[in-house]
Amino acid sequence: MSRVCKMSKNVREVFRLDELKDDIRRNMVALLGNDPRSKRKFSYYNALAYSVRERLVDLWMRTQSDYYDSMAKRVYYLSMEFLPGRFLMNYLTNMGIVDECREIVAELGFSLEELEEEEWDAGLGNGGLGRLASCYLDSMVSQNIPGYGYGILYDYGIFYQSIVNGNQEERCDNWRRHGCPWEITRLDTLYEVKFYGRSETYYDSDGNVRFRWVDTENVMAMPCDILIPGYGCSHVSNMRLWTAQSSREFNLSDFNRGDYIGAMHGKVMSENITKVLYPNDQFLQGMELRLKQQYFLVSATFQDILRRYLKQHTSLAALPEAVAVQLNDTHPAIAIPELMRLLMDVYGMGWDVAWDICTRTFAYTNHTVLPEALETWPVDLLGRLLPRHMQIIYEINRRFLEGVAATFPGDTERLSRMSVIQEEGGQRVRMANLAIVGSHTVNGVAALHSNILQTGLFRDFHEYYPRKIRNVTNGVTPRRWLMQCNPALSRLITQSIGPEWCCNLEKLRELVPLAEDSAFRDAWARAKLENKRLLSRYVLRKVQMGINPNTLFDMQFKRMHEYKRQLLNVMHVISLFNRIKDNPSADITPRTVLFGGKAAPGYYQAKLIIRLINEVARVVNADADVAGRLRVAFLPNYCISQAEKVVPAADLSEQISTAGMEASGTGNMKFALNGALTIGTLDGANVEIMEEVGAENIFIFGLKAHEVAEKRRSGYNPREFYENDAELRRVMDMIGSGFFSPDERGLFSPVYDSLMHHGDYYMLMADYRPYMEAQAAVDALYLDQDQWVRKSILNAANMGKFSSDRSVMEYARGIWHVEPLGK
Ligand code: CJB
Repeated sequence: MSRVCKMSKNVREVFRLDELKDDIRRNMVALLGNDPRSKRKFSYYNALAYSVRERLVDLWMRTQSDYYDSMAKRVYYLSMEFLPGRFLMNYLTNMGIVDECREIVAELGFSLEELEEEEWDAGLGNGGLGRLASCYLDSMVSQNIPGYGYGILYDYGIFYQSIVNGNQEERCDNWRRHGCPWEITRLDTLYEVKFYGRSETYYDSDGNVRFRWVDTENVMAMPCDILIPGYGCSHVSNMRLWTAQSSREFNLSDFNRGDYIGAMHGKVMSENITKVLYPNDQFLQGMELRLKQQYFLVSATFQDILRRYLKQHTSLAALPEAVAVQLNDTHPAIAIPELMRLLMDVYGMGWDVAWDICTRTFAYTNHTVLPEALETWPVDLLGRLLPRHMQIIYEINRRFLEGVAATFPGDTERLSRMSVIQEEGGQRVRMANLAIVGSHTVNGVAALHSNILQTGLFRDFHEYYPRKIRNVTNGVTPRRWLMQCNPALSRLITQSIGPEWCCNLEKLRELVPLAEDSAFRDAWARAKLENKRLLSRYVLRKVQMGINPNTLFDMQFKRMHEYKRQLLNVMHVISLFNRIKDNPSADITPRTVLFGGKAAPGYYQAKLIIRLINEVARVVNADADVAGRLRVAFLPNYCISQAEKVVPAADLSEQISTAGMEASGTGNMKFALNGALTIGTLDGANVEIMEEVGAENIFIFGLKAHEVAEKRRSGYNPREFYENDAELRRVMDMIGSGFFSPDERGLFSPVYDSLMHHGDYYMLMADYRPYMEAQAAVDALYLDQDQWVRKSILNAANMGKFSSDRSVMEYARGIWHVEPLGK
């Protein structure tokens, strides 16, 4: 039985499945220049990819004419990061042809899975923020919302992580080394992007003062489209990724002077703009090249947006009725002064009209409250790179502060807090303030997070604009994150409640009564075990370690960050180790604890925690007393395709950030959707997950966000926990004294010191005991498999809210003011 809702007949005709095999062979020869008899997997993967892609181009063109003919309002999702992962299975899933394709590929002598493994992930993002953007593209097009993603085609995506002697090492991710069959490069479309130069004043023919940006250095932006098929393919959209090309006249004077190498140097430097993704998650590095990347994305995108708009309109006055622009964090916020510049300097509008258009066009999503992630750019740097924008930002700020001063007379402190320009420590532009002022709506990504924005980080703005800051809780696409990654469970769900769940995730509620059906529970447990077996094979391949699928699979996969508290998880592991060593015959629930996640290359403490995990794993896994009860592994290079293997196999999902610090989390949703039980703090979307699944079906522990804030205010003493808890003391002393690093006793002192001597900012010591107790409850429940499976079903069954289809519709109705196009 097919696992997907079947699409309409005419779409199936478009796919010409009867011709697919011949097309694969044809593409092997015509496009790839390979002999079909060669049986190279990589060639077959490519030939299949081209044959699949060509079936969508027609539908894509049809979709674009639909949008055009209906003069639909378009949504532009601007993001410095997208994290699509692999495309092949996603295309097949959304086209509804996985099973048919598997048969065809088998006739050619391959399994679909082995061809899938030939594809390199498109890792054009760091983590949650980029993956969210990709989930939203899938949901937009699946629901016929006319939307496009705009981003950057980095030559090198997020680095490839290897673990060498327990340490993270980074290798460059040359993901298109062997080409990328999904790209459609538009060699004939080029936009000029300007940098540097100066802003010049002149008088127009009516005697008005005008500005123009002159003496610039120019770089060309070339688009590359990747098609995004909606589920069922009634619509196909695209993300448009920009790549930098030197302008043809670049350094022409150098060439003319005979300075060939000098001229070539300039050319190469300008093409560097899109070379590499900055690998920092939630940390601003403040490099000029990064700001260049941001403006490069924005400038090229707006030329494209206005070109498309002006094909159907004669005046820009109606732009906000035809265009909604969503800023994915502040990374593309330079779009606000850019649109002002275009409207005023290029299209001749006055300030007030331009500002009104601008503020009705933009909306901004905030994804974090971490201070080190909030973008500020030195005025000197921004003013040198983008002199006209700096002028406009000053004027935006002047007018804005005038308004604030009128509402709050005499409150100069408020003015300095709200100013777009930060004065202390050298002038800097606060991009979040700019984004709030220039947008009609600002949203946080989970209820708790949005509340923290309103009452904490953006409190002044909330008082000034009481309706601007709102919430849209994140979501994940059920196509990739259940249907595609978990065929065993999807099949069972479809057999039990029909196929509609994949486009209407609330339907999963129909599984609730089935949690009481023992035959269904058995089938559910079998699907989970099958996934755990598959993962075990993968772990064996990747790290040459056998793990037992009959143990509790306890997973923490996410970026390495102190606030996410992988260290707290390690402390639990060490405690379990000690308990087993103290009492080797004790009856304990056997666990396999798996970690995965990349640390920013310059994030010393996060890298040290990776090392600690690996050293603890070395000790634990080698110990005969522990064998069969506790096993620990760190899987290198966590990425989307790895997540697709890990998520379906999890029993327990670790979501243990310090309350108030994780904006939402989306891994939490993916795991629960696939039947994992969550152990977590009341942070981010965990709060809403608990509301949905019921407090009795989730393991919640630890300080709440307001308690963390209160402790920070009133003084927090981590030593108190150390002194009063012998088990914790023992764990800390083992880390601090070099138990896990006998050849280098002081190796983990910085980890010890951060908790014991540097204030334990993330409050692991306070949450240790409650976490241990919650873990004990996990152990106890796992021994009662019947109850565990019942709760596993209830978790998945109640995840309807966390479909990105729901999130996107909230944006569409409440922020973008667009309706789905009729099919
Ligand atoms: N997030 O991945 C990032 N990068 C950032 O720079 C800031 C935030 C994450 O965004 C996700 C999507 O909204 C959130 O679920 C997650 O909590 C947040 O850390």
